[in-house]
Amino acid sequence: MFQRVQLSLMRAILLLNGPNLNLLGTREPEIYGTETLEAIVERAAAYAHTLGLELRHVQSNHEGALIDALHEARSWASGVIINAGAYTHTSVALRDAIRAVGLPTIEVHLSNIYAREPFRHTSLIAPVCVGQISGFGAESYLLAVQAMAWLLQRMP
Ligand code: CA2
Repeated sequence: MFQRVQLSLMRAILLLNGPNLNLLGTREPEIYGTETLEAIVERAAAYAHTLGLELRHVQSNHEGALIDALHEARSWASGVIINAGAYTHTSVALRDAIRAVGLPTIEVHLSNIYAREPFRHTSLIAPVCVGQISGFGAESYLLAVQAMAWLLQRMP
């Protein structure tokens, strides 16, 4: 009897969270919701798994550590989902790292950054990302996972 064995190679993606996002669920629930980062990441990882993606998570409050994580991802990741927190609006170094690493990157935000203070309306990383998802609370992360699965399916 001939048995067909299906080899499914799971692609790995990096989920990167920047400064203060470790505080999610503890303060400012009207803006950022009540779910903890841990719970969001767990949901996003479970969803990613159903789409054939392994999600690995790094959160740091330090710009250099975020850049190091991006550099390391070159050796194993097929794509990056990033909520750079406030570094979104300030970090040329992070933007340069995203461009230098060259992995398809999706920018994600819990809040709608364009409906907030003017200084949040500029994202320095948006031009080096494939796209941006902003304003859907914790669901933004799941939408980003879905977008990444769609993106990677179209890539060889
Ligand atoms: O909406 C987003 O996801 C942001 O990236 C969140 C950043 C903010 O600086 C960006 O403009 C938009 C701030 C994350 C701070 O998270 C906190 C969570 C709980 C309590 C206080 C801050």
